Amino acid sequence: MDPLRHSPSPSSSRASSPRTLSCERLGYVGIEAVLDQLKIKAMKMGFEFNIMVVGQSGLGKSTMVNTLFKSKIWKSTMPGLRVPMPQTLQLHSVTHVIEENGVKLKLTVTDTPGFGDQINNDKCWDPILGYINEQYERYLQEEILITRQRHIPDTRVHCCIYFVPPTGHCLRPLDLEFLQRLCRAVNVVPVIARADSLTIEEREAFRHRIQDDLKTHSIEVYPQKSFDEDVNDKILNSKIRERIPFAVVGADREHMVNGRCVLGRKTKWGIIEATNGLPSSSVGKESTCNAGDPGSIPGLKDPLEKG
Ligand SMILES: Nc1nc2c(ncn2[C@@H]2O[C@H](COP(=O)(O)OP(=O)(O)O)[C@@H](O)[C@H]2O)c(=O)[nH]1
Ligand SMILES: [Mg+2]
Repeated sequence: MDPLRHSPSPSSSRASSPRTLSCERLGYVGIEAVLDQLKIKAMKMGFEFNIMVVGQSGLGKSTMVNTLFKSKIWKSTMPGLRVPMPQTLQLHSVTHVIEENGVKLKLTVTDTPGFGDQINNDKCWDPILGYINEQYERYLQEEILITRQRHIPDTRVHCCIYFVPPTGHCLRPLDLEFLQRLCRAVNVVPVIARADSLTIEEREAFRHRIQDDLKTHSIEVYPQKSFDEDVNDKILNSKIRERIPFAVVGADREHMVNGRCVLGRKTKWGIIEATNGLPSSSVGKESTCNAGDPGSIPGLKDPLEKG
C-alpha cells in the first residue's frame, strides 16, 4: 500500500504520520531537492549530442573525429592507398554511446565526404542543409503529436564543425557562400584543418584574416551573441571568439615519447601531439581532444628521429 495515499490523521503525531515516514524513506523533499531529482533523471536518461563535420576530402575530418573520441569512429583514408573519390555527396552517421562517471552520452557523428570536391560546386551545400532542416522537421513533427513519445529521439545537428583548408590566405568564396547559409541553420564551429602545415605566425595571421572575413560577411559562428546571457557568459564567449577558428591537428596513431604513449603525428622533426590532456571518455577506449584547445598546437616534442 502506498503510504502517500493516506492522509495523516489529525490526532497522529508528526513523527509517526505516514507522510513523514514516506518522506524519510524518500529522503528530503523540498525545493532544493529538485536539483538532485533532475540530476538523477538526467543521468538515467543520458544526453544526446549530434555533431556534423563538413569540409573537402583529405582535410582530416575522419581523423579529427577519431582524435576527439580516440576511437575508430571513421576509417580515415590511408596515405598512398587509392580509394576512389566519392562522385556524389553522401552523408552518413555513426552513433556511439559514451559513458563517463555514470553519465551517458549518445554521440552521433555525421560525415559529409566529398563536400566541395567537384569542379562545379554550385549548390553543393544543398544536401547538407537539407539534412539539417529535415532533422528539425522530424523532431517538430514528433513534438506536435497529441500522443507523443515520452522521449523524442533527437537527431538534430547540435554542432557543425567546418574544416577550413590551411591555405594561409583567407576564406574562399565557397567557404563564405556555404558558411553564410550554414550559420543560419546550425551552430557552426570553424576550424583550421591540418594546422601543423602552417607556422605559428602564418596560423595567427590566417586566423585574423578569417575573423575579418566572418565579420565582413556577417557570418555569426558559435558562440553567437544570443548566448551572452550574463556577464560571465560574455567574458567566456569573448575569449572563445578571439580563438575562433581553432587550429586543429588530428592523429589516430599513438607514439612513445619519454615512456609516455601520446596520440600524435610523427614527422621527421619530432612528434606533434594531437591531444591536450582533456578528460577522457570511453568509446571502447579512452579519449582526449584538441579541438577545444585555444588555437595552439602542442608543438614538436622530443624528437624520436633526427636527420
Ligand atoms: N598533416 C596532417 N595530416 C592530417 C591531419 N589530419 C589528418 N591528416 C591526414 O590526412 C589524410 C586524410 O585524412 P582523413 O581524416 O581521411 O580526411 P577526410 O577525407 O577529411 O576525412 C590522412 O592521411 C590523414 O592521416 C592533420 O591534422 N595534419
Ligand atoms: Mg573522411
